[in-house]
Amino acid sequence: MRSGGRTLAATVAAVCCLAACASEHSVVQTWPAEAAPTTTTTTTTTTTTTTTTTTTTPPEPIVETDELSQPIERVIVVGDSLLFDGRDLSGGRPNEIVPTIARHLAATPGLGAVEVRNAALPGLAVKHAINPNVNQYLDTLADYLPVLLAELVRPGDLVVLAVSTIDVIVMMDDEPLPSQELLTEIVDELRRWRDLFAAVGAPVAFVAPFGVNDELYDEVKNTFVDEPKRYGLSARLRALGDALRDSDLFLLVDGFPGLDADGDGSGELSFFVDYDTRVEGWPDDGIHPNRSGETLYGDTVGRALVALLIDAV
Ligand SMILES: [Ca+2]
Repeated sequence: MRSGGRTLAATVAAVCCLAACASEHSVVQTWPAEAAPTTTTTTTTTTTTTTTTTTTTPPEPIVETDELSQPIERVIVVGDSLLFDGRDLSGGRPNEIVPTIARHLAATPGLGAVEVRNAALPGLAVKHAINPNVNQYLDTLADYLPVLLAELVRPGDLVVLAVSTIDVIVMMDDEPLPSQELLTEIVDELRRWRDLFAAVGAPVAFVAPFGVNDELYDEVKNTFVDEPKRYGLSARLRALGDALRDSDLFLLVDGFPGLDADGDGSGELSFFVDYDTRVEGWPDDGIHPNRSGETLYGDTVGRALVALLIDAV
């Protein structure tokens, strides 16, 4: 049973990986037969969700508008557990990021009908298999690529690729920052993806990593060590974000204004507490945004997409 807001198993899993829900209660319905995981159906009692509201209004994100040469009718959102939506599954946790993005597009006169499809997958790292012992469906973007190209992405789609933070989170904890080698590998892999999608006529717009709340992350991590320490996860994410900004990748969103409202370098607690309010829910790990954080995420990406797409109409 859950105690103190989290189960030990869930806490261990949260520390080991970003694959929220992956081993317990998630599935992608469009999955090819050969890649389909064994799924255990779990009946979960859903409690009334307490939604934290925020009054933060993020300013317009930085947008480049010369990336699209034709109108886009469909947007495919690729990301990891931060965007994965399990609402169609028994016990799956809803996720409001992609629906929020879709609402922004639908509310924009002159944009026409733009379908927004959520193709996020828990644990979808860029380079690293998170934990081979966890029942991940696929471990990296490279594994997912054939599925996306064969079944989901078609010419004329815009792929919005939310860059995962898994690669810099799973590093050894005595490394304060990701190595330049790792950052180069990540950017090179993302660049390779961009070119493969471009080859089938689908441009790619990247979204920089969402931030974290260091306090919650440290709390979870320190549950298992004798000498508590500060892990400085925000600094790692900033290094990844800087590497993306310094690259030639097109960043649709290069940050989330308002996430670190007090400017101390860590995402505000209000965007991360009570991530999952189900009885057997996921612990607050400081990585996965709650409903308020999802709204911030979706609003930021949605506004950037509107600015990008309206320019191409
Ligand atoms: Ca802060």
